[in-house]
Parts: sequence; C-alpha cells; structure tokens
Amino acid sequence: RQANLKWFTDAKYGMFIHYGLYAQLEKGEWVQLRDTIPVAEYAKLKETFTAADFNADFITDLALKAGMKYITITSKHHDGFCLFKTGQTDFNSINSPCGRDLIGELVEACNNKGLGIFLYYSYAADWKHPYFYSREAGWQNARPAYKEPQAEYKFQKDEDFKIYVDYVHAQVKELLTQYPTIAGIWFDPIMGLYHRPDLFPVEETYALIRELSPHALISFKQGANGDEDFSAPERNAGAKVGSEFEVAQTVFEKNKNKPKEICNTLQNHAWGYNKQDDGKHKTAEQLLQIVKDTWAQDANLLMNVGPLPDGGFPEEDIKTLTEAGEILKSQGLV
Ligand code: FUL
Repeated sequence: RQANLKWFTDAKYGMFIHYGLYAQLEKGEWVQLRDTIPVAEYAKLKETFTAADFNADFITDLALKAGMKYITITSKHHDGFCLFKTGQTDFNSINSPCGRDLIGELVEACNNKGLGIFLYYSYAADWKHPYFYSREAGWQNARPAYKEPQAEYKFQKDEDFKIYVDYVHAQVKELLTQYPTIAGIWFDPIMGLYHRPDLFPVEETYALIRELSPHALISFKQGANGDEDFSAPERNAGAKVGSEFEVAQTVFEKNKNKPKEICNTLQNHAWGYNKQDDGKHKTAEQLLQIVKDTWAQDANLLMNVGPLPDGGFPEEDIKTLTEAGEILKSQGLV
C-alpha cells in the first residue's frame, strides 16, 4: 500500500469519468433528483442504454496522450445503476441492451497500457436501493422530493439501513475480487454520511477492503473519519464542504497532511454529460492553468469528462486533453 501511495502521489494527473444512464438525458448526473423523475420511469433508461461508443481502448489512449497516469470511473453513481458485473441487482449494464461489463473492459485496458484505475462508488447516496434512508431520516438529497410515494422505497426505520449496508459490502467484495488489480476505491458523497454518520460502518467497510485487497488505496472525498489514504476534495483543496457538521471539522483536521487529489470537470459545472454546456467546455489553456494551480497546492489533478449518451467522448474534450497533453509533455511536466 505504501508503494501504491507513492506511485499515486508521483502520478499527479488522472482522468475522471462520470458515465451512466443519466448521460441519455443530457442534463448532468443529478437529473433524477433535480427533475424528480419517478424511480420506475428513470429505470426505463436502462432499456435504451447501449453504450455503443464506449471504447476502453480509445479512452485509455486518450488518457495517455493527455499525459495522465490513471483513470477513475463511476462504477455506481447516486442513481444506483452499476456499470459492472454484479449479482446484487439487475440494475446494471450487463442486464441492458449494452450487455457489457464496462468496468471490466476499462480495467483490462488500463492494465494493458500501464495506467492505474480507481473505481468511484456512491456509498452514501443511492436513489434506487429500497432500503437507503429516507429524506425524513435526515438528508434532503437522500431521495428526490417525490410527491407520490415510490413503490420501490421500503426504508422505515434505522435498522432497515443494514440491508443497504450489506448490499454495499457485497458489491465492494465483487469489485475487489473481480478486478483485483484496481489501484483503489473512491467513495462518495460525504453529505449523505455527514447527516447520518451513525448509519455507516465506515471502519468495517475499510477493514473489508484492507483484508481483500491490501494494496488498494481508499479515499472518501475530503474524509469520512476513517483511515483514508488520501483526501480528494472537489474543485478546491481548501473546500470544507459540510463544515457545519462536527465530523467534517474532525476529518478536515485529520486529513490535512495526507496526500491530496483535487477533482474538477471539463464541463461548466456538471460531471455527467450536460448538453447545455456544449461549446463551453474548458479550453486547453484553462486546463493548463488548473493543472498548474492544483500542482502548486501539491495535489493530484483528477480531471473529469462526461461521455455522451452512447459513451463516446465530446470532441471538444478530446481536443483540449490532447492539446494540453502535448504542451505538458513538451515541457517535461508529465
Ligand atoms: C459529488 C457528486 O454528488 C457529484 O455528482 C460528483 O460525482 C462529484 C465528483 O462528487 O459528491
């Protein structure tokens, strides 16, 4: 693990990928919650999910051209849809017209080309799982603000949450055993956890990872008050997101001296593809500035791309990443 952490801090530059059912709606990865799309209706997006243009070979080549050393991809985002082989839910890419294990494909391509690969996993938000906690149990974004009760949601009391926790642990086991070469797991979001830290057995989850995959690194954004290997704040290393919570203060202090990775996105604000931002993505010049600012804070930069509905990359991002990569290489910076 120490060697892995050293590799990670030397790597400095990685590609973030937010891809899932939401890409088809072209309004970012929070669209289910923002537009309060009923669970059953959102689930229909699975029937039109082809990922026909998702090409792990192309993606890894682009990352290399960009001068990046690793990729972090959403294995499950807040909508609960899984891009990997899982026996825990049929809400996954294999059980859709796509019919493929996209995570498996990307892991293999990264292994073949010497890139590291991290898996993002939405631990403290799941708008699909029946037993995730309700809005009433403490966090307004735990569920979209539906006016009609959703047949799928069964959570009633805190003890019910154990069913969700068991599900998460079973999936974490799947990820670590199916893809044993991953560099680590990247958990999110902290707000779901900061509102109800009592519900999440973070230490137990980390112990499971340490046991199954001793080399794997763990991050939980800026910190979940467990033994994270690095801190991964959004957009700005100083961000004290959720600082009204005691646990946020504690972890901020605790993780202050850990290696850092700052994530940012080539789109305006969204991480998943948002058509509104077409033509307004960051330019190579802007990207290079962010690279410089991030490195000046002694942090890695994890720069996000939101693939198009079919999984292809927006042309403007391909151009930006390639151009910036050429410059970084010519200056011997990557
Ligand atoms: C946040 C998420 O809510 C966003 O959708 C995105 O994944 C960002 C990197 O982290 O917590």
